[in-house]
Order: sequence, then structure tokens, then C-alpha cells
Amino acid sequence: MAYELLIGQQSYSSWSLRGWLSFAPFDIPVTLRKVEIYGDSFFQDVAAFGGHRTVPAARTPDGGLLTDSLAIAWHIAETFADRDVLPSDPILRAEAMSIISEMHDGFTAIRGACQVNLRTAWAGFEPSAAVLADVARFEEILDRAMTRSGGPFLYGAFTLADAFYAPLATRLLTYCLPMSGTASAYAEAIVTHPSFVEWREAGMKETREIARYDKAPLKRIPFPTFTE
Ligand SMILES: N[C@@H](CCC(=O)N[C@@H](CS)C(=O)NCC(=O)O)C(=O)O
Repeated sequence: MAYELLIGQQSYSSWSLRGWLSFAPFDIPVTLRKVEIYGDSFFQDVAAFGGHRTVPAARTPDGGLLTDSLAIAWHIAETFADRDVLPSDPILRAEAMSIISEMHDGFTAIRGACQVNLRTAWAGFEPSAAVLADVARFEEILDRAMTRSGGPFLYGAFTLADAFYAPLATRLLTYCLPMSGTASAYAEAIVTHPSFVEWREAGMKETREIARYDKAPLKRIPFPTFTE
């Protein structure tokens, strides 16, 4: 039996994307169950799966119930250590765990002001000083990791750390935030990764847009996919 992962709308749910990217890039079989965040029955639907108020949640093949993205990542790290889900070097692995925790707990300004939206980008967004400070911290993390690894991901090949930072990379693109060359190259590596492409394409088939994520009167421009 495969893992089951409860997710929200694939165009919008940043934590669900982290959940998906904790399985798919490592060829860990997972069955997706989708509910509608901000839908009328969201909390009941999450509870029916066995979760608690938020997505993602996961059911393990042997009956485990995980109600948080960080717990899912830790479980994957423990269970699939042989699939290079984290760096093999113990110090780098500790640093990866540290930045995963920082993502889970921090970056509150950019998370609050720049909701994930994989359907579009917005021209004319004016970031606050706090958002720019979050971008600067993200770039600091990227510089430290990628100077050593050489990229294209934080620790070279895709790891759980990239699963957690992917939605931050897409926010840079959706809100046309000013970014360094390293951040730009990282964002491109994320959105062209096959597991991300699969996720976004499924999201583009979703019909209902979330009104509160509409940034009009900002101008809609295409979300960059780096395919041309
Ligand atoms: N700490 C949770 C946060 C998950 C989270 O906030 N998920 C959002 C969707 S991206 C959600 O379910 N929001 C619904 C709500 O808070 O009512 C985790 O890391 O899994």
C-alpha cells in the first residue's frame, strides 16, 4: 500500500507542495487526496482523513498518521535515508535540518504578503522592508549552500531542503521580487524539476480560483515556466 497525502489546491497550497516534494522527487509512491482550502467543508474533510485543521497530512502504509509537513519530512528522512533525501555529510545534513526548521517556523513576512499562486505572476507588487529582509535571508541561505554544492539545488541534487524552499522560490517569481542571479537560477531549477512541473500542471486543471489570492489591480502576467 502506498502513502496517502492529503493536499489542498495545487495552485495555491504551499504546504501541500512541500508535502508532495517530500515524496515524488525520491520516487516514493504516494496517492493524493485533495480537499479545498477555504471551502465550506475544509475542516470536516481534513478531520475525515485523520488530519487536524491543516494540509498536508499523511497516512503511512503501516497506519501512521502525520498531521504536519515537518513530521512528514522527518519520517521520510528516517525511512528513506538510502535515497539521498538529505545530504550524506553529517554537518550538511544538520544544516539542511536547520534551514528546514527555519522555513517551517519563519519567513512570516513573505508568507503573509505573497501567497503562493502558481497560475499567474503579478506585475507592480511593491514589497515591504520586511518582505525584502526575508528575500535577503533566503539569498543568504542559498549562497552558503550553493557555493559549496555548485547547485542546481541547495545541496547539489534535490533534497528535502529544496522541498521546503520550493514555495519560497515560486513566490519570488509570482511577485516579480528583486532577486540575485543565484536566486533566479534556483527558482528556475525548482520550476523545471519534473515533480514540480507535474504538480503545477495538475493545479492548472483546477477551475476555482481563490478570490483572496487575487492581487488586482496588479497586472496579471504569465507565471514563468522557463520552457521557451
Ligand atoms: N504547520 C503546518 C501548516 C500547514 C498549513 O498552514 N497549511 C495551510 C494550507 S497551505 C492550511 O491548511 N490552511 C488552512 C487553515 O489554516 O485554515 C504544516 O507545516 O503542515
